[in-house]
Amino acid sequence: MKLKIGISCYPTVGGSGVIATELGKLLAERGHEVHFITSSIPFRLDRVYPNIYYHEVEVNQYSVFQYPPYDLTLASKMAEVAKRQKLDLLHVHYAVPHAICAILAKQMSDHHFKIVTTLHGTDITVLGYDPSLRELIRFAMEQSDRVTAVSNDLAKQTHELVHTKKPIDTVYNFIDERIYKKSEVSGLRKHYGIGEDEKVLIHISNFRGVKRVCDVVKSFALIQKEVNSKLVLIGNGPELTVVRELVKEYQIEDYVLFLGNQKHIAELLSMSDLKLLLSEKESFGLVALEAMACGVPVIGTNIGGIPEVITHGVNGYLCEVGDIECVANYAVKLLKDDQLHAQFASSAEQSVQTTFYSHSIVEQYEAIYRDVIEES
Ligand code: GMT
Repeated sequence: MKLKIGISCYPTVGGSGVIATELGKLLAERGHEVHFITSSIPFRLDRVYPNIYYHEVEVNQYSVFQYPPYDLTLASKMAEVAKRQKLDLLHVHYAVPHAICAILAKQMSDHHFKIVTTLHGTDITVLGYDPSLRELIRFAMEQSDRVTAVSNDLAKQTHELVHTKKPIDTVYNFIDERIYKKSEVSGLRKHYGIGEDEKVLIHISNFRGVKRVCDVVKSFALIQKEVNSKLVLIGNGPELTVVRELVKEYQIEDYVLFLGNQKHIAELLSMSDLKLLLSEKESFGLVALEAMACGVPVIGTNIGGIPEVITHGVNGYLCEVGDIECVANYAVKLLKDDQLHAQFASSAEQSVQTTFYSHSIVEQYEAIYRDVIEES
């Protein structure tokens, strides 16, 4: 059954925007008609795709109001597109505000459609602690026809925090295996001045406090003493200045490359030997999966959804938040043993092709769509 699916997400926000867009692209490839209803073109929608349509939510700034009415404009656009395009369902990413907008759109519209809401983490683990929003999140979930979360841990945390009995299905994140795969990049290593005998550690994030990039630098300072290596830092955000200061303080400037935001992550991962993801909050850790797809084992923190992505001692290692000695010990162990590294790299790639295989994840979403549509 080919469906007409509306998708709303924050088009510029990290993982949730990436997942929403990649899902839309795969659904379109499978013959569904996909309508993105967003405030700007999602950054991964970088060319014309058959079966994909884009409806811009134009948020006007009115001088009388302090805040532009994004949520209301989005709700109104959702109602208009749902009716005009005869959408079967709206798949919204984030309970607040996107599910709330979809609920309002449904009430406004005389065209009937279903609402599927995916929780990504920040909407629950940050907003869920705000009592004024908790009730709204519960309402958003309970009024959605189906709610999914990107990890079992996020589903559990949501139940605990929001006190709802609404069932939440876990549907894991995925990557596009055609893009995220190991490629030959010896030229790139040379370009960045990385010697053939040097190991490369990589960290990619939006440099928010929760990502604990300082722990990445502190761990690397310990690793560098034992292994001839470089640290590649990708991304930009509030902690960047502090991180630069720390690199100076540890006198490791010659070994740390700050590359800012980058588009061709798969190539940078392909020149790396180990990825560090040392966040204190992470509902899934899509960047870990991206690394694993490129044959890069990951050392991650034992929090949130990370243990569902990294299997300790198989495709990476887990350490407690802030335990930089643990991170350094495992990193040195892995980087000094080529055979062990090769084994971990291959297990990492295998996990991506099995548990997180994109087609099976999209099929899980399709099954949910079919179920909600069949329910009266
Ligand atoms: O991690 C971020 O700061 C961005 C955030 C987002 O909402 O895009 O990422 C969340 O959703 C991703 C996709 O499902 C997950 O892989 C990230 O783990 C999650 N981030 C947090 O929970 C902090």
